[in-house]
Amino acid sequence: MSSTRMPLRAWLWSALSGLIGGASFLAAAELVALAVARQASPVLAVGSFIVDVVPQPLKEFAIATFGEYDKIVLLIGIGVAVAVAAAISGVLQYVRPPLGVVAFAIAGILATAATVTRAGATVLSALPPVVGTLVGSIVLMLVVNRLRRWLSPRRKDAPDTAGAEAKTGAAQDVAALDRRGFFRISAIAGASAVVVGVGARALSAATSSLGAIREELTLPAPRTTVTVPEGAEFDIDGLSPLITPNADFYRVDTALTVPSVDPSTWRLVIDGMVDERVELTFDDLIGMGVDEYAVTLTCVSNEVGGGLVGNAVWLGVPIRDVLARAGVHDGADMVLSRSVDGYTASTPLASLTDDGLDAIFAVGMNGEPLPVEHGFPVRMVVPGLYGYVSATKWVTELKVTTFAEDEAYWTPRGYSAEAPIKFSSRIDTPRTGTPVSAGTVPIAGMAWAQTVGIERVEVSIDDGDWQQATVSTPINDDTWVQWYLEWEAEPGTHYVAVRAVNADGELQTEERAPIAPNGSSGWQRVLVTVQ
Ligand SMILES: Nc1nc2c(c(=O)[nH]1)N[C@H]1C(S)=C(S)[C@@H](COP(=O)(O)O)O[C@H]1N2
Ligand SMILES: [Mo]
Repeated sequence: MSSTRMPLRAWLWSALSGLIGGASFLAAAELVALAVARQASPVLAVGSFIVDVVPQPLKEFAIATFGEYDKIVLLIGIGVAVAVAAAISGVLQYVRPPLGVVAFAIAGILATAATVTRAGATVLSALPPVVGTLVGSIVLMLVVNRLRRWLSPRRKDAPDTAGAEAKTGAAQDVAALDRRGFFRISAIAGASAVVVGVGARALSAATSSLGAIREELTLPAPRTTVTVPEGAEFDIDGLSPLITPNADFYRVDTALTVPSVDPSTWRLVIDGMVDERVELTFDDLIGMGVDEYAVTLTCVSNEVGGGLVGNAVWLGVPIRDVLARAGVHDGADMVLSRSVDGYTASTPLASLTDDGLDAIFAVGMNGEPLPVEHGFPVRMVVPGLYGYVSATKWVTELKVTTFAEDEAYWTPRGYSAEAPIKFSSRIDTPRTGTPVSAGTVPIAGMAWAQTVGIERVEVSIDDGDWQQATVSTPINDDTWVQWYLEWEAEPGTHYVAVRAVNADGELQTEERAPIAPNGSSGWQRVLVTVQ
């Protein structure tokens, strides 16, 4: 076969055979995953593996380009790559058997490596990719064998090289039969793969009853509540609300599929450098008594003027109370918190034990149980530290340790082990690209300096003098404030810049810094068109 040129239809149909084999591989794996090991879906495991290994700049590019859709884009990318690889395997199996099956076996080994190394993997996690490889390989062999019988009949009475008119009627009948045989097996295998694969995935998603469990969960009433003081919120078009609704709250994490954690089986373990290992159930935790805390969360990936910052009223239990039960040893200086999905964060021990700082295990967010994507049933919230070193979602373990001994997820990936939030200010309105009419225009935005508070906010127009903006009454020093300045805007283009001074009297730094390794800095400046 190698000496003669392969006809186009052989390329096409062998590639299709590969796609059918690949679809059967994934469908069988999804079905087995549904039955025995929900988290061991090869596609998701490979996706999660990619999330962990892609270089940081690429991850930032993905977040910057696709925003909240970064994970969907990744899944589509994996889908396209898998389809191309499967098609190539089909051609290989046709041209040089059993190379296609060998390619499937290699894919199977890689997928197994991905599923068994995920956090929470068991021996059963190997089953979906292994069964998938077997089923996919068998289907690939069957379909390609049919194709070969159709396209290159090895019969005495039907010489391959002869013209169509030279073929006997009987040979044509046989060829038509072989052709039909190929399409029948392709259609059956392809359709079953789609039905089984899509069905298994949909069933897996639908029968995860977590949504219902969360709906039915009633949290105890807070012993103390947050009061929003008079003058805490201005009514200005385009200005962010003081308290960010859950649906609008930014989301940043490495989880390709949101972890499903049932509060009735959730456990929190405190171990490491402690007198006594402590294990708490969800009821144990909320039984310690819950209070409300208003805290503004900020992501280290937030650019100057960006939206990866949000403010919520959290319901929770102080972490120091839980640590006290375990009895922390002298010499420890860090707490490594771990999520059910294997994510870890390194938080300075002092930030969790300090009586003056409300570091909490949060179970509620703005009057409801934590949304699943924000860490249901329990996450950490620590005022004044970037999320990646403190705000572990789906938290399940705290290991009391030292910075010398342990490192967290982001530490070997280009981010500092310790990262207090750099205080900052942001212009929400007016915006670059949205012209405003001449006259009185409110310039307004947010400013935050968690644990310290904002003393004042200043605005400069066209590099003129810094004018003092009106600042809202803060809820507390851990939350952001709103600010505004009335501007008599004249037609033309103008630069508007903002900077804050914190309650320690420090001026927000003008020096620009990128988000890595420990957060952006600089003054935001927007170009405003006045008509
Ligand atoms: N389990 C887990 N927790 C996590 C992360 C993560 O990737 N996995 N990301 C952290 C980061 S970088 C931030 S900024 C906050 C974001 O919390 P949010 O998604 O509720 O806004 O969660 C933190 N907690
Ligand atoms: Mo973050």
